[in-house]
Amino acid sequence: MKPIQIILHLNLRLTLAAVLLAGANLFAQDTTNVSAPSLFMTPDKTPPSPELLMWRKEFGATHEQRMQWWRAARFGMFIHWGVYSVPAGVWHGTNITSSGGEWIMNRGRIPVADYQAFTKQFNPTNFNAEQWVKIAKDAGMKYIVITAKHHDGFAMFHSQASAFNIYDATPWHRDPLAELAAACKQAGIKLGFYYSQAQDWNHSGGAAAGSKTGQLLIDKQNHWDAAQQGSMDDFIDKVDVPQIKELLSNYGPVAEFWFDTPVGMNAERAEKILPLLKLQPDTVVNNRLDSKKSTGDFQTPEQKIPPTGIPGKDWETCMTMNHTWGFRAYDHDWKSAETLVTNLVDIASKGGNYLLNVGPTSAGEIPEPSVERLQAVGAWMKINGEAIYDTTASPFAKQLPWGRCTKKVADDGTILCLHVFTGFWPKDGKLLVPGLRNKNTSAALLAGGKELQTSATAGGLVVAIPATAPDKISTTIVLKIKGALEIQQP
Ligand code: FHN
Repeated sequence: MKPIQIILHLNLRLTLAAVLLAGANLFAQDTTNVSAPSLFMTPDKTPPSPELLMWRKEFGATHEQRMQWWRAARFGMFIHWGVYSVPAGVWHGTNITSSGGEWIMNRGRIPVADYQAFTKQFNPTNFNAEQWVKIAKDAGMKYIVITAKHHDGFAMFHSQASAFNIYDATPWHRDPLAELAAACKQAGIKLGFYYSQAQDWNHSGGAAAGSKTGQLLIDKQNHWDAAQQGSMDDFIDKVDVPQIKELLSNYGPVAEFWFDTPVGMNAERAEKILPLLKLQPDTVVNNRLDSKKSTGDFQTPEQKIPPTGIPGKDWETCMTMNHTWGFRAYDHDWKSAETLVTNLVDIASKGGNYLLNVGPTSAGEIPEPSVERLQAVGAWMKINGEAIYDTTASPFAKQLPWGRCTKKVADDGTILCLHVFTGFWPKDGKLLVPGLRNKNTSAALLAGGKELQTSATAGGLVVAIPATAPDKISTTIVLKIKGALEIQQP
């Protein structure tokens, strides 16, 4: 840019920022108290970016209302499904183990034409949308988020914007997103879409991240094939914008929109996409659209549970069941059902959601080990779900020695759901709820409703519990408290 262009450009951006600032609902995204001088600043004291201002103006005011179902849901299914399920983690006889199976094109430096050839073998005739939705519903999940397009650029829906899509490029000629949308509607499950807006290794101009030293690259943008080179702005105009419009227009209600890896997403690019979200005024959006991860309704810790949650923010931990998001034929190291339940309880006790991933095969099947684990989680949720759904974070500042706590509001006080992990079940028959000073309480096992005696002690409330844990993984004790909570924090 020439100096005069830079000044004009800067002026335009400042004017835009000022216009947006004037109308912005500045309080909308922060749920913590905001003092006047910080209104113009983000928490790290830098002025808010134009895209953040646009987000606040367009979506800030409806954040609370849009997030209601999501906060009540607590548990969802992530589905990473794409043409990468054909190589299933193997390229030219070599297991590509760096990153998940969905990264095989990048990590294996597979040329665009070779990768596109996988579409000919992608014929998922065993796909059954109703079955997938049933697996999620039976597990106690309230929503599904599926990869509509991952970093490989392959659209898992019938897109008019690119022929590199499952309907046009495979022998299958079906649109699984349309089928899932119908099945979700039927089952009363919400559906959301993951969309890789920046990384796209197939369409020219798409970004690529994560160069590995020593591997063949042809430019500083981490491309390895000349077919990938081009203008990222054109790519956003010609691929992202029309495809996001399609996703938000053709599949009924879209409950959640999940952007990812904002490589190269400057303000202009993010601002081309943000207004499209208005096509679904009720959708909730994650925080990975813009390069600073500043826009969106919720934070997205990945493969980890924040030790103390993210106070004042909504958040959703996404996690794999083995070591890959997209199917990899040789990844058999699965988390146990006990770990999955414990994670769900832990997350709910910290006020977050759990988006648990499955990576279906190229035949259209959710791997059996995932199904088995989800069934076990579902059996637990059938009994204990009401201590997860519609709950908020534990009121105890310190982690409880025997498990976790979730909280619900009752007409005349509070319900504390005490989740006692089986490995920590007190052997002396006394469950101490540290620092709880309330006297007007009643306790019962959630499963079966057996009432339990409570007594006030110097250390807190003691609940008399059975000698052995009734549940194999985690037992819920429902503690009803009349009046305001009285907790003496350590
Ligand atoms: O690169 C992706 C990865 O393949 C996967 O989709 C996860 C899910 O959160 N997101 C990215 C890494 O942060």
